[in-house]
Amino acid sequence: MLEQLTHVEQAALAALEAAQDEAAIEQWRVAHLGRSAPLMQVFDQLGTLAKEERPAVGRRANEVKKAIEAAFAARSETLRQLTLARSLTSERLDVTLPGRRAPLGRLHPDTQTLRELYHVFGEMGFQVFRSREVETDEYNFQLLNFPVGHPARDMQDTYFVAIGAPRGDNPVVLRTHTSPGQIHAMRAYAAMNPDNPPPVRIVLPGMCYRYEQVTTRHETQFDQLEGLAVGPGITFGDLKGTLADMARRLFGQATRTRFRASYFPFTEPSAEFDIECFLCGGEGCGVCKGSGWLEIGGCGMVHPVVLRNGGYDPKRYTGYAFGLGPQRIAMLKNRIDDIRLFWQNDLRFLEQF
Ligand code: FA5
Repeated sequence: MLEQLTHVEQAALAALEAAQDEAAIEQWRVAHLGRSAPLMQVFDQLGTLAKEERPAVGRRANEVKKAIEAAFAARSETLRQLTLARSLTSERLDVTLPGRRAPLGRLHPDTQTLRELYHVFGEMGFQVFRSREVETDEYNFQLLNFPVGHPARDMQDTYFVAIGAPRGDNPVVLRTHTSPGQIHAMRAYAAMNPDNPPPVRIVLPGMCYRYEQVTTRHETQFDQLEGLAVGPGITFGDLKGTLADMARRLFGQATRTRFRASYFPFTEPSAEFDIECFLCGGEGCGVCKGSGWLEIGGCGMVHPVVLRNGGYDPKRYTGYAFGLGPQRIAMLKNRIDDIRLFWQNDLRFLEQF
């Protein structure tokens, strides 16, 4: 039995020398220290030995177990070091190489323009008021003094939300402009104190939708920035001063502006607001179509009917409103010649801003 133990020890140590990687060493552990290893069988047979033989064989079996366990631990450590050394040479890392930059996003040119506009109007005391994109005909048109069947509705061809359903006289629509927000805002302000509604000075940003021919200057989806100021004694002079000041802050102090009489059912009087073409300095060029002026938006004094619909008594309050096209402003500022580029998500376009 003692001889058999010496043989077990030598065989185990020789096999351990031959194990070259982690898988081999694990196989070795199962074979030589596992439950059915030859050494374990010696331990199992101890009870069958003659009484006088048992102590010597038991002692020797324990010695062999300790020896091969120690050899196993040493070999594992050597192999671990070897594997580490191999991977350090094969996966060499040059820590002096510059890192790879993670691609960084940036603000869309339309968002940049909107933020500039918020800043300019914020400095003039305007707050941002957000209003819904899906409206009823009542808010989008009727409360803004467009009666059902009024020809001015044709200026804003409408997307109806419930296709095929009977429309009735108050269908759900995608808003064609941000002006319905005027009614929501005035009603919200008036609700604070119905007998004495507080003054309003807000800008209302948001997407608008019109079923119209797409051109370089017209999209079916575009955004507007509405402005509304209501209070006692507000005049057309306040409107002119506010928009002219906005244009100077946005395009430079020398910017000239003009107002042309126009028509909107919800303002009276109404005007289109132009700035002098800064590309040609008013001489006339391709961008301003030879006129020397660029249209920025519509504006006017809030119609008494609209004031009343918003909860403001037109005998005590007046107000002005305007609607600007931030994309048109972004086009002018950045010399973008086609509005369709805005929502195409072409990185070659977006990365320029
Ligand atoms: C209106 O939508 C009025 N609600 C503006 C207004 C508000 C007038 C308050 C008076 C008082 P208009 O349809 O002109 O007006 O649009 C205003 C601006 O929105 C335009 O000057 C233009 O900058 C932008 N806009 C209108 N239609 C489109 C379109 N299809 N694509 C891109 N921008 C557009």
